[in-house]
Amino acid sequence: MPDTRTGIRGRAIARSVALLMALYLGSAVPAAPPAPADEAKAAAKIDNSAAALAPELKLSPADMAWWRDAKLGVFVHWGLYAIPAKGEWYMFNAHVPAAEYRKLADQFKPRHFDPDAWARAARSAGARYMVVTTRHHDGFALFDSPASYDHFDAMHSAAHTDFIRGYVDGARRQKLRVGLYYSPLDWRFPAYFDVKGLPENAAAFRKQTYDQISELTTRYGKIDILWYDGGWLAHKGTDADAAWFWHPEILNAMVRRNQPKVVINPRSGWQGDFNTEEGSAPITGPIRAKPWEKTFSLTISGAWGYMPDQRLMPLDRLKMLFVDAVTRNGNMLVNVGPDADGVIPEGQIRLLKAFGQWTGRYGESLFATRPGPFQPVDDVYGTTHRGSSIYVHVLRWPDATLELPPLGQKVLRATSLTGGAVEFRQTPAGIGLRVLRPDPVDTIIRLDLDGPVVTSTD
Ligand code: H79
Repeated sequence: MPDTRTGIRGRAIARSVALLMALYLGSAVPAAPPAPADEAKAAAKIDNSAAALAPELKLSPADMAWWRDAKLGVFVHWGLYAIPAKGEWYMFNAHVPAAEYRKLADQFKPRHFDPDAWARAARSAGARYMVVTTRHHDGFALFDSPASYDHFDAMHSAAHTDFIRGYVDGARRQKLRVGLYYSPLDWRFPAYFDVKGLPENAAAFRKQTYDQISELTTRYGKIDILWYDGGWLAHKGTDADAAWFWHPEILNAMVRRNQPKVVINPRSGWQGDFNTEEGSAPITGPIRAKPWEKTFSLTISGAWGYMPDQRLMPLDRLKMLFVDAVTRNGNMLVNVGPDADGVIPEGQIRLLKAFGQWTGRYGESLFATRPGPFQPVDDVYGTTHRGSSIYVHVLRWPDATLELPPLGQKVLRATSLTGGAVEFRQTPAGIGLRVLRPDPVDTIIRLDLDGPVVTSTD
């Protein structure tokens, strides 16, 4: 039988890995190594789309259309780590042995778990979907999981409640699409650190992932999104590098049998239906061919799980990231971390609501659009379109008149959604736009054409 604790050897490896991580981040070794910064994580996560295995598992463009229309989701990181309140990497960072860590389950009895309140918070932002952590790298399953190694699940916590059942039902009641996050890796297994040296433990480790993914995709009705994370091994490499161990094409073939239309991210090591970009670093570059999703936490502490430090990302920055994502064929998944009682901190609720006032007011330029027809110019502008309208989102005016490239279709009218009159001229050389009253964050100008917008990026 596999050892239930990480073990001395595992802890020694964990310590040297923490040291390597600190070196990798270019910093001195702190007393309690923090989780890597979002930017470092994003950089460490190489785009997996090169892993071309099993293209037949990909959804058709028609089956991806709802996800591309949806644009905005709310992510929820919640688990035992909300109790120590040092972030979801607490077990690993503080070198807590599995036998010690599991005692947190005896204290896990949230007093205010209200999935409808979570879903209403998501709706208030204008989100169309949610994704909730069913099981993070610590191995604790928030659901009823007979397949959990050593019964480390919500039914064996003080709460004796299947929180994922509650979440799925609550999200559906609030008319949100349902996403499940699942991490194949589990720090409790020594084989995670030495997969080739501990074949028996490795087999149990892999079996747990297959069995839990089976549980999640057969017992909760229709699942809209499956969001994997942590498919790598031994704290090295990428998710795709570990495909020889997880066989993600087999895992996801099972998923497709159970949930033919579920939208899958690439972090099982299989290329997935969309790409994931983690962290709140600026979004730059041209419109991306494969649908993708920017994800980050609303708090700036670096953690995704609950922490007392509730300093938040400024609202304007949130708006700009959303514009930068949508104008480049991306969605955005913003994370909240409920506390140990299940309550999303008040500041995060307020920020979602304030963001929702803006996404609601200007929704026609964002939701159910497609990017283009013009390539975005970093920090300056980007475009979306729908029907016969182009929406120009201007984040910064380099000059009083913004010069857009030429367009082979006729612009009939230019209207500012953010207020003030617009002057425009269209010549074979391009389109010039000028507004009397630019918005301090995002001036949105609608160009109405004489026919449906023609692009090659839809
Ligand atoms: O759940 C949140 C984070 O806890 C989780 N993803 C979001 C959604 C996350 N876990 N790990 N990471 C993000 C990135 C970790 C990267 C590193 Fe490594 C781990 C850097 C060094 C060790 C894996 C192994 C990537 C490079 C080497």
